Amino acid sequence: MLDHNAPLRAADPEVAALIDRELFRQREGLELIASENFASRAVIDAMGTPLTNKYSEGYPRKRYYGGNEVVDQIEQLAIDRAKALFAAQHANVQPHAGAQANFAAFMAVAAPGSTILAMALPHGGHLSHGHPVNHSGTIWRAVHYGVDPDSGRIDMDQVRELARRERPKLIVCGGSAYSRIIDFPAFRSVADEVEATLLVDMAHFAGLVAGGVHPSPVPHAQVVTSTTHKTLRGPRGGLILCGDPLAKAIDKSVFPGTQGGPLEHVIAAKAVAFGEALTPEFRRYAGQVVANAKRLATALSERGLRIISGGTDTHVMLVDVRSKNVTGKRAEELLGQAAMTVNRNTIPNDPASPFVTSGVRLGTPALTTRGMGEAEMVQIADLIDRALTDPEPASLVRIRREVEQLSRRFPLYQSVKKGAAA
Ligand code: DSN
Repeated sequence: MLDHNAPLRAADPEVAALIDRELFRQREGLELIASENFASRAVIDAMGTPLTNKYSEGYPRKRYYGGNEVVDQIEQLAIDRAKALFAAQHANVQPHAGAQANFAAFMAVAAPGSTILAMALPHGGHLSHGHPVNHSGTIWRAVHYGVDPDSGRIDMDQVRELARRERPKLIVCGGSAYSRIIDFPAFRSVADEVEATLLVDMAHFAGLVAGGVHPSPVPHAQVVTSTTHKTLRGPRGGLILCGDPLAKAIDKSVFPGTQGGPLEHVIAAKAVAFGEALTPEFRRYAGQVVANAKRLATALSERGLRIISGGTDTHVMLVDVRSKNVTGKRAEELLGQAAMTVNRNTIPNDPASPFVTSGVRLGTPALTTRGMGEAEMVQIADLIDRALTDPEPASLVRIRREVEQLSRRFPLYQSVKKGAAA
């Protein structure tokens, strides 16, 4: 009989067991995917609540459903904390994810059919920035800039030249595999020159901005989009910040323009995460993420792996694995067998296909959340190097054991006995 009050473990042991297995996987391995992190127990608790039951289309005090007295306070808290965290005039906390935040923001400032200028995906941009397989590439006429082949850094001369020639309505910077600090004032000066709106997608480095270890795009861009689950370490979700002049257009574009009912259980978790990010501990965390990334990049270079652009200013690095005679795909598989999770990634001007690639993307947000420091980064560089240099099955088993031992020294979710509520 269906028991509406039974906890998950009793109600659906099959799903509960799978969640347990995923918790075990996260605990026992090394999470090196640059866009992933471990949200706090408090953030996860906020998501698993009856707030999921509520319809609240609209915004605080302007809803299309009754019963939103409490939800209004929750969403307003999330908005106020986001504004305080990023010193922004306006925040919309409703986007379900980063791609939705980008779509709503693009629609607010660039009419369909107009030109947008953004970073190319194979150079570190993002699918939702006008890639042909994404609807943003068909709704808008997308023109892309890339990185300089020698320096691996954004070529601002190329950006200015393309902007002058193409006269975009919107210029986008920020992406998913670019490791250097972007020159926001330079982008704004190009945007002003051609009368375009500047949008910075800070999804990857938002936590570093929040932690005060990365320049903020907020004073320079008319619109800033983000996710909340990467370096920011909140629940999986999106966020848009803007100045007062665009506030109404952004809100209308999110709802009713592109989304229906907001996910208020996730918005509550965003409020918790923003609260965490306002603490001195989070500032220390953000600083350690960057210190760890720099140490990992140096240690990998010392082991013969080329880091695109020669290093990193942030949490992420792009590693050319060809010196180890493997493709990005093979490297991802080998490291996976050794319980180190990474994603293969194209490198600028990659001769291999996007499915195979010549690189892997690594990041330190999740390892740093576990409490790992620079000494562990050197150890991890060594484990990566060994897995790629000597990929014999017996050797990979030995490396996996060492990975598990290292992981156990930095316990994850200690207060959670099993993945699903008992
Ligand atoms: N999937 C995200 C990343 O890994 O960077 C971007 O959407």
